[in-house]
Amino acid sequence: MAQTVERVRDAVRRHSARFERAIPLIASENLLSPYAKELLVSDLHSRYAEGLPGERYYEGNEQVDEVETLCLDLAKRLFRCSFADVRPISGTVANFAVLKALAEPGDLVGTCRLADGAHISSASFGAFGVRGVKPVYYAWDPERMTIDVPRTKEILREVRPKLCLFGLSLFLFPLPVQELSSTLEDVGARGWYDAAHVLGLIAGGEFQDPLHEGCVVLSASTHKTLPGPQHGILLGNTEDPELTKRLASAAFPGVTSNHHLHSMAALAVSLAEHLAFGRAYARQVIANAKALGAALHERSFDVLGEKLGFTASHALAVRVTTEGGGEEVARRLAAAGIIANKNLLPGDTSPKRPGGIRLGTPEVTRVGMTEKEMVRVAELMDDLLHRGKRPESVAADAATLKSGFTGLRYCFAAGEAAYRYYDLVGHPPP
Ligand code: DSN
Repeated sequence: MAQTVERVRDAVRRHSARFERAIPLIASENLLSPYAKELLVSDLHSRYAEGLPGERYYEGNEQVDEVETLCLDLAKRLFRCSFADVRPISGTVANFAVLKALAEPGDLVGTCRLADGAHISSASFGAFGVRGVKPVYYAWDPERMTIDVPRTKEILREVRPKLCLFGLSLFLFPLPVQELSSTLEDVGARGWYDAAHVLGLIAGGEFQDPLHEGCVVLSASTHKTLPGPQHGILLGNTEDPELTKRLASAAFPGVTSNHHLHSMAALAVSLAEHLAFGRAYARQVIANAKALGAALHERSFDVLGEKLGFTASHALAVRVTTEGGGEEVARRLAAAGIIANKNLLPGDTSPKRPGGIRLGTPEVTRVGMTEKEMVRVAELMDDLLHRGKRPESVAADAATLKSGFTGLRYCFAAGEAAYRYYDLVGHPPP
């Protein structure tokens, strides 16, 4: 078994080395800061602390209480809101908590379609299905890659859902929360925003601000444009104590028993770092995404959202049907050291044949790349997909580009190695 342990460690070392050489463009991924990473392997990993600070079911939680109180205060400060709960252990778990608190089985809940970019939480095989709520789909404007407001108002007035979810996994442009808020009020629906992808942009003040535009609750994961640990969060801006009570009790004991204390501590550090560096980071993430979109468009890639500057976020959607389709293109890119994912795009008819790829700039920005490097990334993609350059050769070019960008930025202890494998044990198993 000692050999197996060594094999697992070796695979993770090779994984780290691979990403160090690669251009990671997965829109939902990011890198943890050194201080946040340190806390993930702290003793908190071994402990239990059900409940809230000061109201625990276990002893030994004084320092956990201190950390969680700080984490809650930081979250409320960063998002200028009155309610936070940092117990959901992931974004999907946070979504389950909202559905548990604000909907009953059989209720109608507004959302976008998967092909228009919605997260699987809204699918019948995801959280919506598990909670037994029925989706009401908004109308979509494929040119502007956002919800079609006039047609959606008609749908909402006719169907009168109880809850309306605004959130996407292919999140290019802000959603019209403010524009639809009076309709939501008229039909008696509550607004809910899934900010997983754009949390760090919202916190940096560079995207919309849904809790001040009409949504009563925001759910999110905390490791995409907010470069925190894999974790979840609930935020609210309501003075309604009944609502916050329902959300808190949905978080615990509804969808978690123990929350993950080590990642909650890492989240506290990430929130503090975002208060210090988040605005500059969010600006550069968006500037890089726009630059990559423009550079790809100049090289004949079919980048969606052309009339609106391709994106207002960290993400881009590229239709690659002429290059071989989403699946083949994502595979070829990975072989050339450029990591992205296939993605369904509006108009795709089969979920098994996505017509596009999704690209994101959170990670390349985190290691210090700027607009200049985005042009080089577009050149590498052009070399591979339009000019017939061999994948090994493009991978070598990608590694050369990346070699200047392997230290973390926008955090304390900036410059620390971003992809290092931390060998904590000091001696190999016998
Ligand atoms: N599936 C993730 C994404 O890549 O967008 C979100 O959970």
